Amino acid sequence: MSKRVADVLVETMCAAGVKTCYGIVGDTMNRIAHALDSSPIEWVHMRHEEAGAFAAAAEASLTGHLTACAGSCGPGSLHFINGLYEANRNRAPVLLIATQIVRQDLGFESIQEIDFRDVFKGCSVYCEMILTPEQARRKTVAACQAALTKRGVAVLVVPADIANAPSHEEAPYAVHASRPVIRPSDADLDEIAAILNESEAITIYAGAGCEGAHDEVVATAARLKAPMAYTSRGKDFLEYDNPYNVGMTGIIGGGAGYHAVLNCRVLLLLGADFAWSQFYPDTAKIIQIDIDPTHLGRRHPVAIGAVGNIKATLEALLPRLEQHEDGAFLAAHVQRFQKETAAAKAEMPGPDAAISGTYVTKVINKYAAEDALFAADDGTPVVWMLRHIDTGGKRRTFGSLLHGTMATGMPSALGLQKCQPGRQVISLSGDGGLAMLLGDLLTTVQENLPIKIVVYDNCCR
Ligand SMILES: Cc1ncc(C[n+]2csc(CCOP(=O)(O)OP(=O)(O)O)c2C)c(N)n1
Repeated sequence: MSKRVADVLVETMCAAGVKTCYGIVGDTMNRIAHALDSSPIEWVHMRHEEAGAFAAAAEASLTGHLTACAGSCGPGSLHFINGLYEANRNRAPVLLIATQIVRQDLGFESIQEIDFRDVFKGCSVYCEMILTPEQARRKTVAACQAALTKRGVAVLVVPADIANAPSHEEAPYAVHASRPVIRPSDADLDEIAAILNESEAITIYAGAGCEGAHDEVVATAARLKAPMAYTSRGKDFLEYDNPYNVGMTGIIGGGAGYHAVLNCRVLLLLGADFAWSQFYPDTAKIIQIDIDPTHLGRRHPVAIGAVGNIKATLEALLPRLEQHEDGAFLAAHVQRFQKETAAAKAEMPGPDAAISGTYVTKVINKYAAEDALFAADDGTPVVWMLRHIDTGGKRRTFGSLLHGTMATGMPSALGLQKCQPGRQVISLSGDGGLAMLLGDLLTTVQENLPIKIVVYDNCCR
């Protein structure tokens, strides 16, 4: 068969680094399914498209690689939406190939016609339709590049007649996805350093933007004698090997993190976009550094907002910081944190037959592999994972912490195991969450994935 637009599409996805594509085939996707079949991309047939999007989101979050989903027209591709919100909120590079009815029927309320650009606007960084066979390569490149560089979901709408059309010679468009190193200006750094150097009782509140900057954050805490609280999404990158750690604040955090953030005189926010304004201090001076300028001061007013990658920023800031000597503020919060942690670890199973969820989570924490991957459902499982799973710098935890949807646990575990077959993967599932996407247990069997699923049955009887 001569080369078709579908082949160009899949060829471009391969070149952009796609390894896996999750979804369910239907008529409008047939030609793309053929192209995928004869490509190195592995197709994973799901039972529900939402689970496919959760799996893709988890794979993309863990690896940083572009990961794909593909579905049939109308309801088929519509089903991905919740998982796409999950991916987009987590800045996971995911590409959805949303196949569409043929062009000549668009605009007549035809059977299974959906305006995908309208539907996916809120959960994507790119959403375009391939309008002619001639623009297939260029638009596929644009979609992949947007997902990788804007870090989010790209939706490429592909009418079936276009996918089936003969391919055209196109200019050699290719994906460029380099990541720049960005830091605040010298003047901004001097101003930040001046405030930090003249202040006592400084707390660092660090978030997922600190990925890859563990050592620089710890060095900054050491220099400032500052306790360091972390956000739920920053946990994996910050809690381990960190004598300044005082845990999380907010409704799922503990007393030490809560008080360290509220009682400080200067709060240094590093790559943290914690949403709940009531947990920010009202009298402290807040300095915020984030790679996304739109995050600066959006949760709470700040004195200084500066843009930068946290690692590069701290590397440039550290030589400007004087060694602080008074460790009383730090010691008070670290001691409180140690007490709280010891009390939590001392929990024993109760006298009756029921085992508490927290206790089970702590036992799992004790016996899981040192580099295990955990995916927890929204609800109590995610809270217990964040509180009781120690990551030690090698484990990773995944939960729906920004979108807050149910049922990500098992499908995320599926995606994590698919991309890292040698690793132990554990889903901490709610009974409600597991039931919601139960059909994809079949997918884990089909793919021979040895994920471990713990189901928390905490219903009232
Ligand atoms: C798709 C979706 N529906 C509803 C909710 C609201 N919600 C959050 S947790 C939860 C209960 C989840 O039950 P289960 O998975 O059994 O967890 P647990 O009871 O342990 O919290 C509900 C209904 C949601 N976050 N997402």
